[in-house]
Amino acid sequence: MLPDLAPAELISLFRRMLLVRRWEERLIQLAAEGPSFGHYHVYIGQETIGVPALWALRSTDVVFPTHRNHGYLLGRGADPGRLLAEVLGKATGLNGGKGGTLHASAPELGIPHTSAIVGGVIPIAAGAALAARIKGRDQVSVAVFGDGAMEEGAAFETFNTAALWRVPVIFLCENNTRDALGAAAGGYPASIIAAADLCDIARSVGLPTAAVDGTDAGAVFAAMRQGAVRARGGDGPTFVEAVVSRWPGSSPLWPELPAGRTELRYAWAPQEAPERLALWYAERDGLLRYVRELLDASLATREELARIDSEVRAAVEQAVRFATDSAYPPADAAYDNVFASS
Ligand SMILES: Cc1ncc(C[n+]2csc(CCOP(=O)(O)OP(=O)(O)O)c2C)c(N)n1
Ligand SMILES: [Mg+2]
Repeated sequence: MLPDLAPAELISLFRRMLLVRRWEERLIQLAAEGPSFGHYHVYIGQETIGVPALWALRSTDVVFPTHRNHGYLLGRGADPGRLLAEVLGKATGLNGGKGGTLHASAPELGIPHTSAIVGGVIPIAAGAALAARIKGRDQVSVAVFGDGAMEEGAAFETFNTAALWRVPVIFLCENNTRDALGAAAGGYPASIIAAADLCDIARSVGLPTAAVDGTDAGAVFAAMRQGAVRARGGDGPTFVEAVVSRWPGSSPLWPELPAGRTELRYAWAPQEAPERLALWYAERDGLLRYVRELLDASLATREELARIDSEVRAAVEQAVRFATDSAYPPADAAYDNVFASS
């Protein structure tokens, strides 16, 4: 279903999700062309989790994403050129090229820190929420993490303490194992997690939980909004599990475009999708599901969506020019911003 938002907002949400898709498709091409900027992960296939989740928050709320952070940074309005420059290690990057893809952040946009340490952001987000409450700030904090983080001790310890102290935090678990590991292993990565239902882990310490289809932007938006209302009302944390299938291009060690870039027409002409990804585009891609929902609700025409796509692709090309034309930081900047000064 579509999120409970005004029509213009629903279109803005689409534009933002499409920007994530187009920006990352281009990133994969850049990585293949070189020069190498090191290992990286993409958010393709999870746009209908992160972008609607951010839409359900206030701009003063803070979010702590994982190694798949591009979708959150772009979703919160980071400049596509400066994010790309950051990933490429350029001086014009969001963090002067020192965060790179895995640790890019935008504190001014409420993303103070992102981390590739699995589960690492969970206690940090809860700590930020506790600090905000102590300081009397009306601020909700969101920890974003994958299903893999659910076996980390820090996850359980944080759920427990946050529940005990009614900390204003939302735990957003992006479970991308539906199909792949999931179906064969009983629904979850059973090789590392004994719980048959990830929500059970949160329920064991009394957290309210919501398990939603992560391709359903409206369901994600509603669950996050409810979690934010609860947190702001002093009722403590919520655990939201958004379930999706891993995008086939994310399965190899290095992301790849298994069948070229996404074409919006696959949403209404599924027979034109490449065979290898036909099922994924037809049933598992939240972005194309959103396209179908917009069309079904007569909120946009195919032509209007195609025009937005052209605009987004032009913006991405501009970002590519900005980032590739930018210089690397000078050698003598190596120690700048590395150590905190009091
Ligand atoms: C503490 C820690 N252990 C192991 C790793 C290596 N590692 C990187 S990504 C990953 C899997 C993460 O799975 P999940 O949290 O479900 O995220 P996904 O990549 O599926 O989005 C692992 C084990 C790490 N980065 N940090
Ligand atoms: Mg995962």
